[in-house]
Amino acid sequence: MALVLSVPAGALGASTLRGKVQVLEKDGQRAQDTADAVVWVEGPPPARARPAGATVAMKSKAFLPRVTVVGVGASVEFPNQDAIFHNVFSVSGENRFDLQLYKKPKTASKVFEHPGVVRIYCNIHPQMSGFVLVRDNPFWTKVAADGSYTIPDVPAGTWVLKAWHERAGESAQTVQVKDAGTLETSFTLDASKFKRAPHKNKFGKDYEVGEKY
Ligand SMILES: [Cu+2]
Repeated sequence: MALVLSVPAGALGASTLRGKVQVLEKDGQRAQDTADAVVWVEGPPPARARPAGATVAMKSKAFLPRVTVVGVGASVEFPNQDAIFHNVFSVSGENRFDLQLYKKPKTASKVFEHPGVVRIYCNIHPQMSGFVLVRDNPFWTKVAADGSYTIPDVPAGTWVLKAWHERAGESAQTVQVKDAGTLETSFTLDASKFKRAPHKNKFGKDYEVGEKY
């Protein structure tokens, strides 16, 4: 019996991972912001290609987009689009940084060298927060607004598939990725126990009440 395979070049020995991510809130409702959830694969060899950069704007006292994903070694640009000073910083482990004060039209950038979840804040405005997720391989995606995700061309092997949402943390499942085809994996992330807690400024101190600039 002859097998006729129609597989695009470069896709041999890989599968597409897809599924749904649900985020459950306190009242049992589904979260509206699943588009800020991220799914990634841990275990495949690191990417050889230089990762694409990204831009996180500071606008109307918010980080836009709120959640950004980049590869290790990517440069992320932080333009200030407000006419007031912001000071983006992070104290997240090896990815800690501090871009100091600047305002529109200035910008500054940070190269992220370590995989992980980087919490970003502004040292002036405690209400500003966001996330940069740094991955060491290209197998990640942000989840669509309807909760669905697709990660193509994941190499065959036994890997850990993770889903993350800022109010629910991480959830992990072991997946056995075959040489071809599609693997369906779904996640339900529990954000029901989330409590928003105040964070410290870049000096590890409480924010002063009122804005200085
Ligand atoms: Cu600010």
